[in-house]
Amino acid sequence: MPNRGGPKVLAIVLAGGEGKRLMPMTADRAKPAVPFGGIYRLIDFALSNLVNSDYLQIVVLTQYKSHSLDRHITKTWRMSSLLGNYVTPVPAQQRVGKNWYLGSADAIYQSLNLIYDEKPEYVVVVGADHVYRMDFADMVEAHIASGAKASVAAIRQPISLADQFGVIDVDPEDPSRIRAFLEKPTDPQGLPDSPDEVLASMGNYVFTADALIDAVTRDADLEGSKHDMGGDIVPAFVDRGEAYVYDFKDNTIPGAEDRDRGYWRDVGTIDSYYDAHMDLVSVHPIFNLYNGDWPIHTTSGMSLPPVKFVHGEHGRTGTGVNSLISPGCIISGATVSRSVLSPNVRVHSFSDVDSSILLDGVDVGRSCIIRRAIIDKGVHLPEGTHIGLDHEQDRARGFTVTESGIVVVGKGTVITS
Ligand code: ADQ
Repeated sequence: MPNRGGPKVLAIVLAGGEGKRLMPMTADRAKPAVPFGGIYRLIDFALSNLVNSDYLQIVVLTQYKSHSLDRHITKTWRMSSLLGNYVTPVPAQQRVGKNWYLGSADAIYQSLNLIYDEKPEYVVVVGADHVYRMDFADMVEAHIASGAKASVAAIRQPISLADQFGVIDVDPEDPSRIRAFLEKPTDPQGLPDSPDEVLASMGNYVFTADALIDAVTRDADLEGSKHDMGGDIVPAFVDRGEAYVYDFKDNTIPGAEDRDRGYWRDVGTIDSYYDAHMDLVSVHPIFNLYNGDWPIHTTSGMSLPPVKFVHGEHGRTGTGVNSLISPGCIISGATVSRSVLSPNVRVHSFSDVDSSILLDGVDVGRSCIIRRAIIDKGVHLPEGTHIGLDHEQDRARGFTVTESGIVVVGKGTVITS
């Protein structure tokens, strides 16, 4: 089905990544299924952007620990198939040979039947683990206008992060054409007008469908290829002079304000995940969750009761300040500040939670103190637990403590004191 009267587009979401740098949050869930912002999963941002762009034929390629991701997609994103719309999770199926997906390009190669079935003119390929808003229809239009076979969305990033990204070098004669693409370089060159920055790939691409089919098919037999979109497929298009850059700063979405225009965060590490949450609870966040013109969709919380703040029996008022508190939470005689609480969290009397992220169903007993911590689903903190005050003690109890002092308590951790 054509989108907005435009060309026929199939969207492929790459959702098979392990997210090693987010451990222990990815110990038993794929990175795109990691909860974010109280009520969302990371994949909701990519899927919302596609749906808001009016791209409603979407396949999600999953692999690593995909159970909670599959469940979320099926529960939240099931669309009426009457109009030919769908969001379908596709696990690795060994359709070609006996291998699981060897890399993101192999994931597409092994799923070519989906492209043959849908017969799109263009394929939008996006990652599933970034927080941002983007109108992909604008990128598709630019792709068509440029005559490129492959377009790569790009954003400026600090040069110190270059080894986490594909780095783009554009042709000075024709700045929209990519003349070199280096995947995660260790000795990157800065930009001519800004030596401390590089132009980074956002891991979002538009391909002319035939060219993508051809590229992943050729790559499948290529000796030495890692079968990776950023490492192999994009460089192959660049070598043939067929890859163009799409500058994310030109992307505008309805309802955007100056401060959140161009916001894009790779929340691939504990620190960046934490910082993106602290942005949300700041008084003037850069990323505006409340832009109803470009909503971020997720599971509806309407079957959960409203948040309740209780003035406790002992005369202490339950308060939540500069915080995002999800449905089903009860804050009773306790203080929650600069924190993000997922649904069904309980915080009991005399406890104090500050600058922290508490995921679904965390239960904070009485007289606990929590500082700069991420506490995963369902963890129960017994009365008097302190987290984030003494990092030696935190490590001794098996918690992860990052260099910057963020404490992570993994899912299933049993705390005895
Ligand atoms: P990375 O994110 O490091 O860099 P990768 O680990 O391949 O690359 O992940 C890209 C996307 O593909 C993620 O959404 C991940 O979940 C998914 N993925 C990874 N392996 C997969 C597999 N076997 N099957 C299905 N999906 C898989 C990429 C680009 C860089 C770019 C950054 C931007 O390679 O060039 O700069 O994204 O963050």
